[in-house]
Amino acid sequence: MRKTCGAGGPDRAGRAGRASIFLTRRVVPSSVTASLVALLIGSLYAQTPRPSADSCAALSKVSLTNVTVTSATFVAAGALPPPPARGGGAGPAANPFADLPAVCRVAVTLKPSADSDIKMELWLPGEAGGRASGWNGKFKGTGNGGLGGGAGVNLNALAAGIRRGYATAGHNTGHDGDSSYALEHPEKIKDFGYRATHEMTVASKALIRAFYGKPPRLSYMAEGGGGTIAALSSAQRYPDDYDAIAVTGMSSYLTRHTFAQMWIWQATHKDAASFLTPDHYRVLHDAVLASCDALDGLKDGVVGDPLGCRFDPATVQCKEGLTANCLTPSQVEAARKIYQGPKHARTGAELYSPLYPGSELGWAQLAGGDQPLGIPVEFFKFYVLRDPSWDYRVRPINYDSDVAASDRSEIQPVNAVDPDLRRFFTRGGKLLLVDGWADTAVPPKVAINYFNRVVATVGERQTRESMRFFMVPGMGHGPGTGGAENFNFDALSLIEQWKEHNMVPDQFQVGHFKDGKQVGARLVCQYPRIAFYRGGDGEDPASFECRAK
Ligand SMILES: [Ca+2]
Repeated sequence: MRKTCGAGGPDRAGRAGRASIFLTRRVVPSSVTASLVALLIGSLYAQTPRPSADSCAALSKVSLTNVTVTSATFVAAGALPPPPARGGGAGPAANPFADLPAVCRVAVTLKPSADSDIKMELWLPGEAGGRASGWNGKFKGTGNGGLGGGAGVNLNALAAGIRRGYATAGHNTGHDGDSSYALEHPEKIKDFGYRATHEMTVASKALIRAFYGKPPRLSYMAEGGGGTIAALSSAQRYPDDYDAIAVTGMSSYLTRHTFAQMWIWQATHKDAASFLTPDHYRVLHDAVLASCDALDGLKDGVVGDPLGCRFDPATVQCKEGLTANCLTPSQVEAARKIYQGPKHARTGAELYSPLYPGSELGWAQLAGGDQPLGIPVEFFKFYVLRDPSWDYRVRPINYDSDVAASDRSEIQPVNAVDPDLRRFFTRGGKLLLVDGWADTAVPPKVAINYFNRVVATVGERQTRESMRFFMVPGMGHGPGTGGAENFNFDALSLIEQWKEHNMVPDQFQVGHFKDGKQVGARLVCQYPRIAFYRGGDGEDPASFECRAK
């Protein structure tokens, strides 16, 4: 089973003009050979910068190191075929790409190592025979959910970029199918972790230059879930690749979040008595609300201050003779483990994040199934334990020796948690990091830990210049997730406003949705401040103010 996760105030004084300085720093491909070829092609097309079916087809002849253009075809508006179904099952009844404008569709194979076989696609907006109409002059790179592979390039992500005028690229993470490649192909591990995205980005910029006669003026990534490995590895390893990056539902500590996902499942499957049903989630949630909902000043069903919430599941343990609307001692123990998070079996050290009070109604995703989530099972089988026949029931996860196995250097390329963002920040890169307090797929403390480590490494001043970090109350694994009630926002718009108009997202608003309808909006404050209710309509962001705890 695969899960695809996937209004700032005016800037303060002192930064006027700085954005324009950064805008003049054109991004160039890191490969010198690729740059030279691209420059030559760029000058050729600069004489006739009229994207057309011919100039699209001409991309097939572009020569770049480690890059093979396998096809380049102009597709008329509305003529793109529907994408293959992702994650099994039938595709949508109507073609979801029927609304797309004409694009030059480029398919490419990237081979940065002898063992690499990365499939990528780049879609370039433009009218056949006409001007570069429809292109906003910018590039957007996209990542992949879960463990990649699957149905290859995520064409839905490309379509989303095209709808906003971006030249947009995506790749298949360097493999199709499951993660069995990890057993014998160390180069493909690098491709999956960080290299496919970098190679895609360099090739895309060269092809954009060849097609439009000029490079993109700005490049963006806005990724959630599994795609955050691509986004954060770009900021950390290849600071020239992107100008602004948004990360929601941070999932780039793969070697550890898989432990948390297994920990939660094992907590409710220790034995039959440990299992929690949706009724038990409700009992826990109601008790959490009773003791913690009002900590943010408003009893509205949203826990705005989870860190201030001291909740012990023992308070809902069944009194003698009662069995309804309460938990047995075994169930209390299971809930406690979930609120505590995975610990090292020998040292007791925190291995990853717990789930937080207020998130209970989403616990079924990791705790409620007959089997654990497919992602950690696949990852342990092929990456950590290197045993395709591993059975999690026969040989449960060992939170000591298996941690050592997952810390092996060969598999660290799949993580993107390096806090040294100095190169990215120094060249004007912007990073927006947003996680949900009610993320029940990839527990969210990883984002808090990462932010704190960035501050410790880069320093408060430069972090403040270049990064913003928010924890959204009630939000699940990214904008718009979390069930019938959820909170949504557009991360790409926030970083566009920030990078291009100096509108720094010191705080922002999320839409509040219930059963598919927007019922209001909420104020979100920079961690660790919380949005505190000060009176008025609870669905009006103006009724809240950001306060230090
Ligand atoms: Ca509240």
